[in-house]
Amino acid sequence: MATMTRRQVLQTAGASAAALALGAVPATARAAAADKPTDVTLPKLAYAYDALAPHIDERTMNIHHSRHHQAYVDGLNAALKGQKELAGQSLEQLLRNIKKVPQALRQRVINHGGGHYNHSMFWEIMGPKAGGKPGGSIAKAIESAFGSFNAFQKQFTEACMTRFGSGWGWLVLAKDRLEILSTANQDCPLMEGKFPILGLDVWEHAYYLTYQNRRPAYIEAWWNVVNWTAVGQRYAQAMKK
Ligand code: MN3
Repeated sequence: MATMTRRQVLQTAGASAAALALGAVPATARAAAADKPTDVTLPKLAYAYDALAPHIDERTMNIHHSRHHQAYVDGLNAALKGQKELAGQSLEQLLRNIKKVPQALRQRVINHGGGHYNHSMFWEIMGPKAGGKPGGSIAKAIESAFGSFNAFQKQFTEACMTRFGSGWGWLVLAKDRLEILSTANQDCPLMEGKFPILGLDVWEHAYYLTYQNRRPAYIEAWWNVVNWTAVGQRYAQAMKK
């Protein structure tokens, strides 16, 4: 992506990438906010808060998006305030090159930048009228990497279940092969040079109101809202990098 212009990136990756690009605000708004070149904003959901019910309830979606994700956006903006040397980078670049972020700022960028990136991805890969099985090249890649879709689901679920405490389960593209892994807190696979294709938030805030301590029930229900078209688009985007 480094060789692409911002315009190309936006055209290629669409609106969700626009929301992830630091400073991706209209030129007029940018001029008005010239003293805040790094401002990021909360991305709008492509569906209503109640659209994923009963699998993910309306109140959970509302709180998760409007409060938890907003807090990561605010935290990232606060961390980067006045950091002009970091302002020209996309969030993806910042996370990929996290060791170049000054040490005093690094953990805040990991927590809030990772939080912003991870949640933006999460909303993108879910939707109503979703679930089922993928098709096309992502389906072939999953079969090739894990043997079958069912074997992939089992291994992904296992990664989510064995993540102790708060974190994420991931399907990532590592170089040219798919891998399953999990991370703690808001750590993003980009920090290990791996591109997130699909991720599941297993922090309790993501499921507690409906499922309480029953993480397995949440994971099982979540497969019904995975938007495989969006996942396939992320895979195609990752293969081009
Ligand atoms: Mn969350």
